[in-house]
Amino acid sequence: MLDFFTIFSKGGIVLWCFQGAGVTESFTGPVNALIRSVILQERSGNNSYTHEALSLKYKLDNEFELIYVVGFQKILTLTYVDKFIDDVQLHFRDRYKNELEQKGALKLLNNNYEFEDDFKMLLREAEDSSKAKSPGHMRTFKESEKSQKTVKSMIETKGGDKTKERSGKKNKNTKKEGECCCWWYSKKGGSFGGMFGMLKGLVGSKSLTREDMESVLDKMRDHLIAKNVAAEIASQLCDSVAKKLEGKVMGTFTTVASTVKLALQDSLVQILQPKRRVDILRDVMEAQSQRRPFVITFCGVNGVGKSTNLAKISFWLIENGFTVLIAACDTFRAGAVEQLRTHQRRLNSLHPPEQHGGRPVVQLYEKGYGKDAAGIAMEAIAYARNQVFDVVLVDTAGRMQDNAPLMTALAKLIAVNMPDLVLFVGEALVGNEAVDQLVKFNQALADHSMSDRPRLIDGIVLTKFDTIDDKVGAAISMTYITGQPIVFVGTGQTYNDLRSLNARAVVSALMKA
Ligand SMILES: Nc1nc2c(ncn2[C@@H]2O[C@H](COP(=O)(O)OP(=O)(O)OP(=O)(O)O)[C@@H](O)[C@H]2O)c(=O)[nH]1
Ligand SMILES: [Mg+2]
Repeated sequence: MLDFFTIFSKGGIVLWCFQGAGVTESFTGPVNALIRSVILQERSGNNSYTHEALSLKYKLDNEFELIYVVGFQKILTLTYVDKFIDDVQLHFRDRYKNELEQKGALKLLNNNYEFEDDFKMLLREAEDSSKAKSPGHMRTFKESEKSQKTVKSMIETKGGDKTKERSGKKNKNTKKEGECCCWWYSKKGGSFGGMFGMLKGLVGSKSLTREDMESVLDKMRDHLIAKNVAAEIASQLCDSVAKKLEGKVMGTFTTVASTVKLALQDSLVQILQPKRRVDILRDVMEAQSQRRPFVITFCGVNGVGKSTNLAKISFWLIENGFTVLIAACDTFRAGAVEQLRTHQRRLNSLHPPEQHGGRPVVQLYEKGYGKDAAGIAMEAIAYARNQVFDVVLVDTAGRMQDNAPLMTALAKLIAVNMPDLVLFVGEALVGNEAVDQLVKFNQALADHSMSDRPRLIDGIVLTKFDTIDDKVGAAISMTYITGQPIVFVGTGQTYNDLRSLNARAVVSALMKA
């Protein structure tokens, strides 16, 4: 009754197939047509498709990335087919679960799926149950004769090869296991030439051009911008994806949209993955062994959360057993010193001196307002060295990137004191501004450095991450423009609201529609 049944992977490997009794026509053509016109175009609809005299029904198994296709003469009304595909799928999954869980084409190729007997049993059951429901035995028989005729007439209209195939296999019914007609490769013969040959036919060996990708890239660019990636960076990213993909031959079962999306996703993960590991705890211990304090300077525009996140980082360091000296080098904004003093008191009450050998774990070094910040930082570092503090955290005044005198002062503070780490603090809320801020901060540090190896921004603290929903684009803009890692993410206003960046989670939030 069925012309064929086949199970193949989305990667194009035929795992198993069955050809009905008396069917001599190859089913490669109809299956390829189904793949091209329905599956590749993601027009899933009702899971059925008609090709010449054949009806095809298919089912996708997205977990194991398999496709089940059954073909039968379209003049037949086979009421059991939908349930039958489901049954075969469940049975096949059950039986070959372990093999299917092994990923990779070669693994799939190496397995032997002897599914013939199970399949026939399921088919018999399906046919019997449909016969039981309908009394029309004779009609079924007639129709099967018709189906034979149609098959023959189809063969006669086809070209030479097919005719040869018919005469060669004239009386052959069900093909043996492993001899099945595989349209991408010859399983037993191991001929990969065949596989590639068929692949060509399948997707027309389409290599991607810029034009193919243009509309998808435009959409991706807009999508990234909507997620708060700076426009300039969204464009550069899409350009580099296009360059990476141009000329690439598309894989089987992939669409332009999914190819572009995957490539973009890879690039985003790459950008967020630090090229350089910043391991503060290890570096502090290293500095300890050299009997010197480890110095971190915080900089950024006004109100982004420098002082608050400095306090959170103090807490984290104290929890890790280190002592901290906070250098109050924002001598500019009213209340800046008092803000730090409040944090110092709170932190010491969370970790009282009596638990730490009578010594406060955190101390504030301050000289009030209006004084030279670079000088105060220098004194604080010397004080920390004398008093054996493990870490000095230097708070600086917020400044706009275009304010030349203030940028020069910051560059001087860094050039003179040579901190171990320069952290740029930026809000996750920022969009296009992120690029301008980072470019100009780095430029100022480079311009006013007295060394031929200037100290630039070493890492980023991305704050207010709790306020942006899934508009996580600033993480991309900032890492893309500096090539430096996001060392901390601020996720609220308490001392515990400090995280490290989860690159995969950020990318999945970015890709989410
Ligand atoms: N929701 C949220 N608020 C934060 C976060 N980090 C800081 N803030 C808040 O942002 C505001 C500004 O924080 P500050 O630490 O004073 O910012 P600043 O960069 O030191 O500001 P200036 O010194 O004036 O330049 C405060 O109300 C903080 O509580 C965060 O991760 N999430
Ligand atoms: Mg501040």
